[in-house]
Amino acid sequence: MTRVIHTGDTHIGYAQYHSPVRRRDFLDAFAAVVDDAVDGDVDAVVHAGDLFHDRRPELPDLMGTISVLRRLDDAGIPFLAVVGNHESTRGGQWLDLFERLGLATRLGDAPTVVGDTAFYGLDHVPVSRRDDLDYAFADHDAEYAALVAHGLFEPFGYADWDTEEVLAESDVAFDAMLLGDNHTPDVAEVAGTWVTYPGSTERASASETEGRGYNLVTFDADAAGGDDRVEIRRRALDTRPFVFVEVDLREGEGESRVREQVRQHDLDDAVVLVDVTGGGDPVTPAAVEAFATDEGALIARVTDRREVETETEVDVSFADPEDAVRERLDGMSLSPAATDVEDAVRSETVSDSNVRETVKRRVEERLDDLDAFDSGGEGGNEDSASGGIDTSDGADEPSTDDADPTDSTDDADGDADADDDADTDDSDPTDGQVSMEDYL
Ligand SMILES: [Mn+2]
Repeated sequence: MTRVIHTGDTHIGYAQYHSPVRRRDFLDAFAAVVDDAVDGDVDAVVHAGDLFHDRRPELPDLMGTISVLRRLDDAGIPFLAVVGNHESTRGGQWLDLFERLGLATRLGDAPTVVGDTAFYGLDHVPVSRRDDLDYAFADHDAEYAALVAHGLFEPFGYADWDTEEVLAESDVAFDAMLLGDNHTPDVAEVAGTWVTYPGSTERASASETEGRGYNLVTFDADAAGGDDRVEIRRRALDTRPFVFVEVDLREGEGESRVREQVRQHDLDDAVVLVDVTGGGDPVTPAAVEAFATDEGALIARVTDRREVETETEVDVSFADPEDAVRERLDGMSLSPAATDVEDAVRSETVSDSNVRETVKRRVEERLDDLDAFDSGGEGGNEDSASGGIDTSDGADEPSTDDADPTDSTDDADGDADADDDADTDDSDPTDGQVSMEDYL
């Protein structure tokens, strides 16, 4: 019998909503999984990729991660892992460093046997390079076998990887595929093999509404009450509370109605996400957000989804949309910093994969002069406050489950170049929205 914790999509280093507290939450969730592993004396922790949120984790994230891995190592529990799309670097991987330190095993096409189960790994591979894969895995003489992989596999949402084909082409008969990438936990049986996602360990986007957790997987002749070789159980994690408030405003209702609805929830230390729909009067998101944090929320974000009727007619000549954009920008009184950011996002000389880095650098250069963040005149505040800095991190905004194909145009090259995946998904300049599909 072999009993392992299967986790993934930890996204350590993600300062969601630009919050250092949220950044810490992602590391804490990893620590909580490892605590459970030690307390439950499992045979291994299997990590299916995206341990880090991006390919350049900062030193505190790396040191925190090493401390957690050391705790696991001290308990004699191996950490077996693959590389996800968010953390993939050119050349060596962070996982290789941990392996060199004796704190991790990078799974690959040769078996790593723990107990009586052989574990194999398949890092994230972009769609464009999957035809080259031969799924050749070295033989094993263990009782059970599992493939740990990072990607969007059938039969789950947003899938682009054919699970049946992988299983059919593999030299090894797998009892289970332990997966990462899709942040929604699920389990299914494909051609006699159990296929499962544990989901992310902290909510990495607002579409991850259900509770977070991980899998406890047992390989045993009598698993699942004696009728299978594999048993997959879900364990819940105690994570940052998220409060989702939907306010459908009617005629004559406005901000006080929104506050009233927000107040009815337990806001203590929570991330509070308010969606305003319907009709009613104008609502100032910043005022509601301040109200929620005054009432105890850690972070609050208001998204007004109502159609805003523009009184002025917008005159866009499609002969030169760039001109129209420039003209509109002139009228927005953007701050110098916001103008810098806008330029980086829209400029054709900054490639999509460099937008994040360029924006970060330009904002950092402006930090010595905070006046540069003030907009030039009235009417521009909204744009500089939400557009100036937030666009560098689109995952902040609540996202909708239905993937809007126009949302993903900026990321179209993401799959063609794995190294760009992690960064390009943050670069939507238009509204900061990110769909689940983009996010993954
Ligand atoms: Mn992920």
